[in-house]
Amino acid sequence: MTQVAIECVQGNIANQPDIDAIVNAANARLMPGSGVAGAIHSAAGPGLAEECRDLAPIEPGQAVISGGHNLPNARVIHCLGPVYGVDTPSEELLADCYRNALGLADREGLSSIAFPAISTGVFGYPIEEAAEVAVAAIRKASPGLTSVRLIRLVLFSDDDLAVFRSALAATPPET
Ligand code: AR6
Repeated sequence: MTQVAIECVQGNIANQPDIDAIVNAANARLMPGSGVAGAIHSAAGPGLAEECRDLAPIEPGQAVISGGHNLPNARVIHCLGPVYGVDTPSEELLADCYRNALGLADREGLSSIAFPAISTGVFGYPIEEAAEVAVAAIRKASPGLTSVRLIRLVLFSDDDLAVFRSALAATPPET
């Protein structure tokens, strides 16, 4: 079977035109916010918030899918990450976000997905811990994917990129 490629890049999650679905680090109401949610909603236009009204609210760890509206991507997968140390166990809930988003993308027949570093901004998850959880969850889910062939992690800063790259290098692929 073809391997799933996992890559880390520095960039803006709302500017990944070669990807089928981008993941939103959402709030429970799936409304525009700051950070990732702000960038995605402003690039998608008001139609995204309108569609999201019927999908909300969501729980920590959950993922739901919408259209991409004015984004270059066909779909947006909205995940509610845990607020670090408040929504517990934070590690499990953060892993659930990655696992559930990948499962949704795969069931929808999508071949590529891009994630931001969920929960590491406003929700306060330390970047090193979040990188370990994200990479472990992605490695674990990858062998079960039949449609998704590219998983991209999009980090906002060079420092965060370095942390995710070393977490990825430190974790062997599951067989
Ligand atoms: N592209 C990629 N990464 C980004 C971008 C971007 N355009 N903007 C910020 N980041 P956050 P959370 C990084 O706060 O912690 C919102 O208000 C950022 O540096 O967007 O899950 C929602 O409405 C950080 O590393 O998401 C929720 O209420 C990471 O993306 C709440 O914040 C996540 O930062 C969600 O908080």
